[in-house]
Amino acid sequence: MAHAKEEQTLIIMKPDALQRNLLGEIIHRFERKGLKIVGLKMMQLADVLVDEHYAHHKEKPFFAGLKKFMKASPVVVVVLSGINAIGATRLIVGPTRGYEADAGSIRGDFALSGQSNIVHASDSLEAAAEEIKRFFTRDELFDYKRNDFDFVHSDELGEE
Ligand code: FUP
Repeated sequence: MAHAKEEQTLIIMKPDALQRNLLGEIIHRFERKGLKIVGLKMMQLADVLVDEHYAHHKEKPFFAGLKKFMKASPVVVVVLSGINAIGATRLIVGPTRGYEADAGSIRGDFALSGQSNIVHASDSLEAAAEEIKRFFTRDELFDYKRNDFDFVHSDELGEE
């Protein structure tokens, strides 16, 4: 059974991550943090998925360029799970514009652009639930115990 504060979040490794051979590097960062991969697949985004996923930007002048970019090659989508996973993942990813992101974050280390910014990560519980449903079916998500869970989360488990 999931711990009270255990959350799931959606990551998209965007076409620039794939083209720049950064997939392993990015997955490695989330794994090292202690986050558990519960879903992972490659897909070519269709118009309808990009439109839905970036609906909040549909009227923006950069939307056409963003859509072209997101469809430029396959992407890799990942669902991560862990206590406080959504906020922790956003910190690892960094703010939207690569040139404003702190060194040490994925965007800070690998992006200079506001559009080609390597990864997407859900920004709230509501968004995460919606986005996971958008990209994954139930049978593509896996429930298992990561063997280091108690060491990764010892304080959250209330153990001395
Ligand atoms: P984030 O949550 O950090 O991915 O940021 P947003 O939801 O605001 O933006 C989503 C995506 O829109 C960005 F990853 C890239 C694109 N975007 C631009 O191309 N130009 C902008 O000025 C802002 C966002």
